[in-house]
Amino acid sequence: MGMQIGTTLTSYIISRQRDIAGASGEFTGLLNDIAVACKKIADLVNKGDLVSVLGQAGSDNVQGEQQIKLDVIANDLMIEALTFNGHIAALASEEMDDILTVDDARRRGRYLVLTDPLDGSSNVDVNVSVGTIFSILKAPEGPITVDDFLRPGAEQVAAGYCLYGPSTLLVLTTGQGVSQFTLDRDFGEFVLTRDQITLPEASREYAVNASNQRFWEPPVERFIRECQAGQDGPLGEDFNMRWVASMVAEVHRILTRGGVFLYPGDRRLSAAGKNGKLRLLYEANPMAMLIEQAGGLATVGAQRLLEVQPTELHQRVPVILGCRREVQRLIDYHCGDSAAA
Ligand code: P6P
Repeated sequence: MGMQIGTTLTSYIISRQRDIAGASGEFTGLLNDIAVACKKIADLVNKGDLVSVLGQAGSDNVQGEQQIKLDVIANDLMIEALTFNGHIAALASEEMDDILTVDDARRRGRYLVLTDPLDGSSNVDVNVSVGTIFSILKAPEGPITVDDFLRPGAEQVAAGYCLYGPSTLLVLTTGQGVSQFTLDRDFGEFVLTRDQITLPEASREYAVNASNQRFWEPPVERFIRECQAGQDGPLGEDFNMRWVASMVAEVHRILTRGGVFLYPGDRRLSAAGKNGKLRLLYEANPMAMLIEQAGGLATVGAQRLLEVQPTELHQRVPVILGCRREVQRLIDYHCGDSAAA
């Protein structure tokens, strides 16, 4: 920071766009629209009680979860930012039961966006980091239906998040590595601060909500027990645990210093007819793309997460992602390869 602008998000995407065959300025415009929404959400999250956006909205989302005011406001901001400039054909969101299509031909674009507008929102009331997660697909020609969103995560053309923490960070991949941009509030631009982010091969830090331990399936229960056994146990190393209860914060920590994140399916969730807690299309898939682009792995247990064929918009999946060594061990345990050293 100083007397130069640095590399802004817009200039970075334009430079990358030259490498993407057939990419038009539309993709740059779409990412700019997302960045504008994130800047406005960052402003409101930062102001919190000063603008009375905290607390319950008095409504439930499609998951039957209580919405806080900021959940609803963040979703409205994504709609406002994304449906005017002609870059998307439709939008899907955790906060909306159905997709929102852009029917005005003058405003319709070539992309589909899927978003969790404010993930971890219950944390915002206690001033802990929260984030916006987004996933981008190419839109087909013709009328958009929900089926056009039900595509494996491997088909994402871009994915990222905005983390509202001590810094406001936008982390993005367009399939050519992972880049981080820090919001410079003095002139309102996201400036490139890290490029080609890569995970270490291995880590000694795991993130899981350990209060669910009694419900875990054997492969997860075994892995966490072995981590807790430390250097005298089968893994021969001491491990550390972190749990922020805000996926964006956990994934950013892993992209920054390594680790493994687990929100596994468990017997209590299964009994409630839920295949895990986190949503496939706008939480798991974008985060899995980022982690793989940074050299890590992402699985639902025995299957690569980005290969899961979606069947419904708000479906949930088990999520295990992070450094290759730890995730591969969990995959081996799920595949019954108990010989895994
Ligand atoms: P728990 C936040 O509600 C969220 O969707 C993720 O951001 C986070 O990782 C997880 O749920 C926290 O779940 O059961 O620990 O509250």
